[in-house]
Amino acid sequence: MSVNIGIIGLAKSGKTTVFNALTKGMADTESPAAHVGIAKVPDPRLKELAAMLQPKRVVPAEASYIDIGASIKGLGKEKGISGQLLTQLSSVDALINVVRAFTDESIPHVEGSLDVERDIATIDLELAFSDLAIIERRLERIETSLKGAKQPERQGLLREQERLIKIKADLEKDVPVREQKLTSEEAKTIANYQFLTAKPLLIVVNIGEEQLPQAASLETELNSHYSRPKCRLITLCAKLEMELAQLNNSAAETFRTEFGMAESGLNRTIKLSYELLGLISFFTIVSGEVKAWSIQNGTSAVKAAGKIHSDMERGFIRAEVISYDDMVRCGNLSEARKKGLLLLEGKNYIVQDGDVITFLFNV
Ligand SMILES: Nc1nc2c(ncn2[C@@H]2O[C@H](COP(=O)(O)OP(=O)(O)OP(=O)(O)O)[C@@H](O)[C@H]2O)c(=O)[nH]1
Ligand SMILES: [Mg+2]
Repeated sequence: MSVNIGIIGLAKSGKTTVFNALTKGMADTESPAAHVGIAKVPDPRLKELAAMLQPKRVVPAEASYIDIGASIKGLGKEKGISGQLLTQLSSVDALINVVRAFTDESIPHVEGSLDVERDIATIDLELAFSDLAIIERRLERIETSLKGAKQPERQGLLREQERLIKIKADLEKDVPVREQKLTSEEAKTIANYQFLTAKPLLIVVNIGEEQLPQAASLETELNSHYSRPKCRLITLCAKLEMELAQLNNSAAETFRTEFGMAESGLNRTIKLSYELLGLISFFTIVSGEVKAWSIQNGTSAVKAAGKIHSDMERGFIRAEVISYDDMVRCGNLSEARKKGLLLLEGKNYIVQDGDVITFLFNV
């Protein structure tokens, strides 16, 4: 199971272009249809391990991106976003809002003018409307159920009602669920609703080529307004990134140097969506394969094993763990073993970012 990230935004903001860049895809930017694709999560450590160990195969972690296609503008206000679109949006782990900052006379802006902050607010509002509509419907249903409810069901309903009213009040004050202070128990109940404003949000400001020299300063400036919990903002020239994504790595690198683009904007986008989701990576080196896996920060060794195969979780004996840095110093696992740097860890060991792990298990 990999992570799913939904790409939304106003019409003609560059959603499909961003999608193509992320997934090295060739989806038609002219069609407003939805697209699904996989991006390989860039990780320099995986490259380093591969260079060192010369495995037969190198397998990066993957993230799945969905280009929602439709613009969600205007859908929220009446009855909230609904149907298949809501199902699609509800199922993602995080959202990317592509906001147009590029100028192109031949592609009219849906709002008639360029205004990044206005467009960010528009989408935030649509998402909030959608959540409010879900809350309204649920509150109505609770009212009805309360009429005939006996204890302890009644108590549960009243508690849920109280929570929803609190969330609704905050939403109406423009505080998205992701910024609301909820106890861990509240957060757990709330998770069932899959509120759209609860999802981590990455704002991708889609700039034109001619704005590249100002990309960093624009990003800093906008970030000073958007440093909010579980929300990040990045500038990206989607059109250029999409073109570069079609080139081989070395040609793309040469290009980037010429344009003075320090790090691939694409890699930064994927990495940021990872950080937003609280994901970390661990590596396995098994039968000629070096593989990266992504897990939630704070995952135990036995659950990490389950990520690879359910048998490994069920029959978990222990994990042999070495940190990435120690691994690089040793050059290979047998050297690490000799030096006593392979540590034996039990089920409850909390996997650290960059750990190289060999799981021992019984089937
Ligand atoms: N000049 C310029 N054009 C861009 C840039 N990004 C996207 N475009 C163009 O803008 C148009 C719309 O881009 P799309 O990626 O299709 O936008 P979208 O949000 O998917 O559009 P819809 O799905 O129709 O709502 C296309 O013609 C793109 O080539 C950019 O950074 N610079
Ligand atoms: Mg599109």
